Amino acid sequence: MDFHVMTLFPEMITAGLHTSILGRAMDAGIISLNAVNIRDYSEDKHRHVDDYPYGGGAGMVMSAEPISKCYEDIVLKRMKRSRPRVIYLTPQGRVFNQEMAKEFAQEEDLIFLCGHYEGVDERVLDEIVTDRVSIGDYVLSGGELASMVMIDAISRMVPGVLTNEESGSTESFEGNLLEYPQYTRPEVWHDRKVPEVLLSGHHAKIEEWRRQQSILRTHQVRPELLEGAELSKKEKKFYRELLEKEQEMIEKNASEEN
Ligand code: 6GU
Repeated sequence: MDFHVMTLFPEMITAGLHTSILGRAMDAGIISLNAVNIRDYSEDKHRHVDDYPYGGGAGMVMSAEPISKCYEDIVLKRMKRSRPRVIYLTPQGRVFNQEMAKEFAQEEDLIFLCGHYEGVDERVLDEIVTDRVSIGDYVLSGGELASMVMIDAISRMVPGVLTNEESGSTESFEGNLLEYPQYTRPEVWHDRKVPEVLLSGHHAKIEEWRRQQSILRTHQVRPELLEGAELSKKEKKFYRELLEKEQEMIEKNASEEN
């Protein structure tokens, strides 16, 4: 997979993504990262890439022409017939999730367009962008961090990027359950003991406990995810009893207040 990023801050992208799992995948040639400076395509003598908004208002708008030139150069240098998908990072886009990461990971190339200032001239977006994507309901200063988040999540779904050992954790999120807690040595730290079951060596019991912990955590912080989770008969019973215990607590507290 070849990632191309159109940005005003290419060092930010390259510096941030060459470590850990992605760095290893790049060294192995499984993925590549090409951060391109939009400013290099400005035809202005002062290298301007933005201008005042028509209709007035605060801030500046990124001009269409440097972005268009930058895009054409990436497509030309790629030397393939097809046009790759172009992702524009914007809070006005579809909210990114694991399923979208898997879908984008099927592409041979992806181009990201990072905006800044108050936005980008809509005409160049209409002309080149295939997908408008947000990474959540908050506002960032630019698309760079959002593109880095997406590149990390997408890369993990590219075959060969994760080792067999590493690929487990994504699968568990795809099962609509959050991860169970992990522990390592020492057995006691700040008077806190590692849960007994994990020291038992009883693999079936450990697996059962971990699944229950996942259900518990998901229920506590992301209950809506549990709707889509596949639970065994035993796990459904565990979840039902959890809900019943909670209900009892609510009723007990209510009667104490009266
Ligand atoms: Cl994709 N871009 C920007 N600038 N802000 C965001 C975002 C993207 N997603 C959430 N906030």
